[in-house]
Amino acid sequence: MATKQKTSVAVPSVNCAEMQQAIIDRLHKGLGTDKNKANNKAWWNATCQAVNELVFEKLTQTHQNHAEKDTRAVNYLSLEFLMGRLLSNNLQNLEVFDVTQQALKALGKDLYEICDEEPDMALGNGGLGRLAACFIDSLATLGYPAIGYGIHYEHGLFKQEFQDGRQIERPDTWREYGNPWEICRPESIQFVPLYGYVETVYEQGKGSRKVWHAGQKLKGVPWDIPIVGYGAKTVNILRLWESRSHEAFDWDVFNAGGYVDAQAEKSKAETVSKVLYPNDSTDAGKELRLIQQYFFCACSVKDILRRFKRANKEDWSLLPEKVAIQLNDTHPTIAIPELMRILIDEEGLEWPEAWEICQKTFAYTNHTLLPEALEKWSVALFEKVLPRHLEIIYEINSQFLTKVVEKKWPGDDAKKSKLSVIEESQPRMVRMANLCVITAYKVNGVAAVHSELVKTDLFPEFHELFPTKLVNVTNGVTPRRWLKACNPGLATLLDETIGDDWVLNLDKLKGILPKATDSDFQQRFMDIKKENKMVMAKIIKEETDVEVSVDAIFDVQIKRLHEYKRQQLNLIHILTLYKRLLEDPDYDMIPRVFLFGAKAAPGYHMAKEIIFALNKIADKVNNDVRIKDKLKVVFLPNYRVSLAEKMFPAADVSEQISTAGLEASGTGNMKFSLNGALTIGTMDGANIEMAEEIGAEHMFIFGLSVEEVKALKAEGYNPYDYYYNNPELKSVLDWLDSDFFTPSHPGLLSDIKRSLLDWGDEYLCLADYESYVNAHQAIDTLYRDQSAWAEKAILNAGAMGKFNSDRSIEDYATKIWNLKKFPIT
Ligand code: CRA
Repeated sequence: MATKQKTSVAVPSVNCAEMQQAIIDRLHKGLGTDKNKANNKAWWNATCQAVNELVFEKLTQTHQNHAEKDTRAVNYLSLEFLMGRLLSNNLQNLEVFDVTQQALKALGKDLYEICDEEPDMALGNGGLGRLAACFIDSLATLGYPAIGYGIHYEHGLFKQEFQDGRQIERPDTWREYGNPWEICRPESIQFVPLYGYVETVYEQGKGSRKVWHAGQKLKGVPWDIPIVGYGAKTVNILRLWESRSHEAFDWDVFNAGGYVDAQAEKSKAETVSKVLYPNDSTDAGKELRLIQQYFFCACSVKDILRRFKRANKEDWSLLPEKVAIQLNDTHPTIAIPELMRILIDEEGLEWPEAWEICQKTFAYTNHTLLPEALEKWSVALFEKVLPRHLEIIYEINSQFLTKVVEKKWPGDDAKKSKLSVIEESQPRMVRMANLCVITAYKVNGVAAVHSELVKTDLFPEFHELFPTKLVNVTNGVTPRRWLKACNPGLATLLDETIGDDWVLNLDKLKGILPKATDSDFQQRFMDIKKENKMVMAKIIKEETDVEVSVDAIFDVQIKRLHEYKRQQLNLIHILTLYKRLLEDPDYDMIPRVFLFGAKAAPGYHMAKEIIFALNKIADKVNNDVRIKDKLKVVFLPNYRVSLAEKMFPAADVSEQISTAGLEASGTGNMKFSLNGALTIGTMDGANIEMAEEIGAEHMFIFGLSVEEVKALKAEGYNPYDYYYNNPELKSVLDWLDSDFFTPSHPGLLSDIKRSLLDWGDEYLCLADYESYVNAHQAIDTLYRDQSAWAEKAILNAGAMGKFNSDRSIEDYATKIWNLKKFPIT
């Protein structure tokens, strides 16, 4: 297909007839079928292949452009990339969505149905993985040279089903029938050593050097996914490593009759990239997970160095000029000792030079303050799997403690033991975050409040040692996926009102603020919301058989299930409303639909109990004729990116109700507001900056602040004080002990009550309950005045310019990466 110059941007442009022909060609020549035989899956595949013709051309041009200019690039190392679907996104970013829709229509096919055939690429757990996906979209859109490095998991995040209300996990098989977006690159295969021992070899006149004799080797096979920037000025890649056995198959063993044994080595090696660990913010603590981390870091670092050597002929001092490596949380920390190992053991550099290079190359993003999420590995495990890396870590640590800590705090052993990379516990542990902070030239938190807490609470001594190292880069989301593609109605209204360049410059959204009080604009805004709610209502009916009215308030909480995110607080508020309705069937309230989507880590008991309770409450509420449809509760199974794309545009109310100080940023909060939902939220994470932009009076802020949480915990928090002082709260919690929601099985929901009372209510739900209920009352009141509601919804969407991942990436590029743009001209 032809590439035409359109406006100032080198957008590959095709007309409808060309697109039709390309799709038919791909059906014939790519898939060996034709339009009469093809099912929707084949149509999807053929459409993706037709799109790839445009993408690959731009990919090659980008690659040549970067290679010719030998550009500095950022390498974004992340164990998670929660990409979702790519077809509709790529069509949008290539600006060929409409033409493809027409082409398929002429062929008797509906583009939206075809898009629905695509399995989600669910190679991530939640916010951290989705952030990585937004960031690589922005990097390509802005024309920055960048590569995302990750793992080519065979199984992404598990599929969630409910059986009698309980979460059941099923394997995700996103690539079962192939993936048209990825390209295998056997020419860039890497080999990864593991286990074994370290030998010190003495050479006359040269001193000693270390040789790691590995006990096992893995093969890393790279798969490249093109990342199309909006306007297609740049197509970067996401390179995902698949593990294979070094030897494909033991032919001799097989011939000798060992049919199963011959496969053993192969399948053992393949387990390394088999599954994504389904924990969010908790350490998996498994040998396999450590090997996974090392496998992916080793492949990525070698790949980075291979490219560097090709262009720079081993002048290692240039490495920090050409290469920035961003560590997305501590998961890729082993890249640090791996780079040291290669520079010293393989390239023959001396320690000081290698260390200086490392310190100028790595930067680290911290995503959480939760202590259980700060990764630690046992020294013994390290010694077994990565003996040479442990030696290097010991050396880094010893130099840091003697040269840096001792100098600042002479003789202070307490400081040393706190800052040491090695925790002298039983068993001894390697603290990955400390290694990151010691090495990285910049460490960033992900929202202003979080970055402050990183300085004051998490790493105060490090902050004292390195006063300019800790910085903030507030998260953002890509407006291409999270507005233009997922909410075409609102996108069109924006195009018509403020022009279509908001997609690349989200600050332009401010242009709708003067329209907030314009009744025609309000009406159009609310009509679009209603249409989106109708789409959602249909999905709810199909998925759960529950009927909901689009005149009700759609109140949505979608995010991982975690006690700190407080879905249980939402739950007790729902029970409060239900109880009021049962006690007074005429209780005056605007009908509410409470919508949930959330996966719980498979081993997280309380999170699973909360899902079960919400499902049981939903069963009861949705079938209770006494409450006259004023309340509905729907827990949609298998929350994922593609479902989120339907839920954000349909929400009236966004639940962002974490205990203050615990949600580092949140990104769902931004997606909701961008799509015109009003937030009920605590002063936590990016909610605080949202309130600055929107005006707190246009949100429903409630609950304790970070300081108040600290003070309450310090004085000794007793949830029973709240329980006995609030009869409504008491009656709702006592309800959980009955068999009302689980007939003839009393007590099945009691753990929730226990966690909120006997087990101390760590996340202060009861302390925030009353102000949460009041904030909900204010929502009810405001919704009665549709014009006032619409005004606030518009003010929310119009104020979201800052929370754009393009802005986040520009912040990284200037504050951390020192990166220049090189779009194709
Ligand atoms: N769970 C934070 O908790 C944040 C994202 C992305 C998280 C969120 O508040 O928005 O990261 N942290 O920065 C995390 O994964 C390991 O820590 C998250 O997604």
